[in-house]
Amino acid sequence: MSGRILSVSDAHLFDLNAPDAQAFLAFLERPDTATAQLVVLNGDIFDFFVGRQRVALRHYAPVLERIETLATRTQVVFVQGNHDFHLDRVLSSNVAVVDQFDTITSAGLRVRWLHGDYVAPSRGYLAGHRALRSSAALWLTEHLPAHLAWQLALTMSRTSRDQGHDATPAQLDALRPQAARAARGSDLLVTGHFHCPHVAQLDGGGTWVSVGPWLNDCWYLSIEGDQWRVQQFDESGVTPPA
Ligand SMILES: [Mn+2]
Repeated sequence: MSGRILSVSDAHLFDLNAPDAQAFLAFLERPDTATAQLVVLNGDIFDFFVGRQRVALRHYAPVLERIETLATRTQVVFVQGNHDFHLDRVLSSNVAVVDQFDTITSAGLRVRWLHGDYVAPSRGYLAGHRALRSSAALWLTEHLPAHLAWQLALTMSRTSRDQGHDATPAQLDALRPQAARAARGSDLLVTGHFHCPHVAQLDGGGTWVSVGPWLNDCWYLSIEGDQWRVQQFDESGVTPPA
């Protein structure tokens, strides 16, 4: 086992035959991933997956199988996103399902993962978030007739892909004070959510790395000791950033 930590977010898996989805399945299966010390799936891995919905369970079965297989070989943590939550009801106890994850690398680097939607949420967003995560909403999503649940999934998926609200580096720089609060006590704050690969130094000494999305671009983060870098995956190996 290497001391390497790998982290991926925002695959927004929907069509599992899409090239980026196929690459994600390959990423979960490759020996380099299985021999990592820790794999963090940092939210929005699935484009729409809330609780034990029958249609989603069936649709995403190949992904769930590979995550579970990986979790028998190394530590896998799923940090929930705003498109996939209540996944403790879906994944086995081999996968830690959390909203925030902290670890310290072999070199003493304190790393914190957040999906990112909580870094600078509006009050309306928080209210919506609470409502979506409520037990009533969970009951509804799990008990909707299958075709309605899938229709909802399709609509949400289309909306999230069409709105194109990817952040810009300038917008992320403007969020540095909030990120510094979120990062407090850690050396490296890792988020997804913004769909914008970007690194920012934070007041207080930490570094914020916004990892780009796996969706379309196959971005991922690799950490070893006190070294880390954001890379793009291709199935023949690793393409370092230009
Ligand atoms: Mn998100």
